[in-house]
Amino acid sequence: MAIKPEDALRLIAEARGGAICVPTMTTSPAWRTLAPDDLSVTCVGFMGGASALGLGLALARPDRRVLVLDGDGSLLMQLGSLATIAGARPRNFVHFVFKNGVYHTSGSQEIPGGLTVDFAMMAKAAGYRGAWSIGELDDLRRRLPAILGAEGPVLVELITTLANETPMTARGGVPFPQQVEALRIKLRSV
Ligand SMILES: Cc1ncc(C[n+]2csc(CCOP(=O)(O)OP(=O)(O)O)c2C)c(N)n1
Ligand SMILES: [Mg+2]
Repeated sequence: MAIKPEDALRLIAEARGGAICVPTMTTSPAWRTLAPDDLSVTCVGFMGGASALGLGLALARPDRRVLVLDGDGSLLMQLGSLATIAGARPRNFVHFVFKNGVYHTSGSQEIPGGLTVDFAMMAKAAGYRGAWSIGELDDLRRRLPAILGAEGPVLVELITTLANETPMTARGGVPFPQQVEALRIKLRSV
C-alpha cells in the first residue's frame, strides 16, 4: 500500500487552485515539471524548513491556501515545527508529508523509526485541527477536495514509494533568492 509520489503530486497540482506551494527534497524536481511558473517556492538546502517557510507565507497571506510538500526525514529534523504551526493556528495551512521511510535525497538511509513513525498522530497530538494518513491513490483523489477545503492547520501523511528523481539526480531549478523574488512579484499582481 503506497502511492507513487509523482501521482500524488499530479493530483495536488490539478486541485491546488491559487494555493502557494512549498515543495522540498524529492517532491521538488517533479513539482518543477508538474507546476511550472505557479505560486511555488522550493525549500532544498535548509532541511526541515519547508513547514516553517509555509507557516510564514500562510500568516502573511491569510487570503490564500499554503500547501507544504514535506519530506519525512525533514519533518523529523524540525519536529518542533508541528507545535509552532499548531500554536499559530493558520486556517489556510495544509501540510503534506511524503513518507517514504528514508532520506532519499542523501542516499536512501533509513529515517529514525523507518515507516513506523505516525505523523498524523504526531500532528494531532501537537494540536493540528485535522490529520490523516493515506496510502492509496484513489483514496487521495476522493478525499483531496475536502482536505484542501478544510480549516487548517491540517496534515496528510502520504505513504509513498521512492520518487523517480531527487534534487541530486535532477539538478537545476531557480536559485532560492530568485524564487522568493519571483513569488513576491507574482503575489503582488494576482
Ligand atoms: C541540517 C541538514 N542535515 C543534513 C542535510 C543533508 N540532506 C539533504 S537531503 C537529506 C534527506 C532528506 O530526506 P527527506 O526529508 O525524507 O526527503 P526525501 O529525500 O526522502 O524526499 C539530507 C539528510 C541537510 N541538507 N541539512
Ligand atoms: Mg524521506
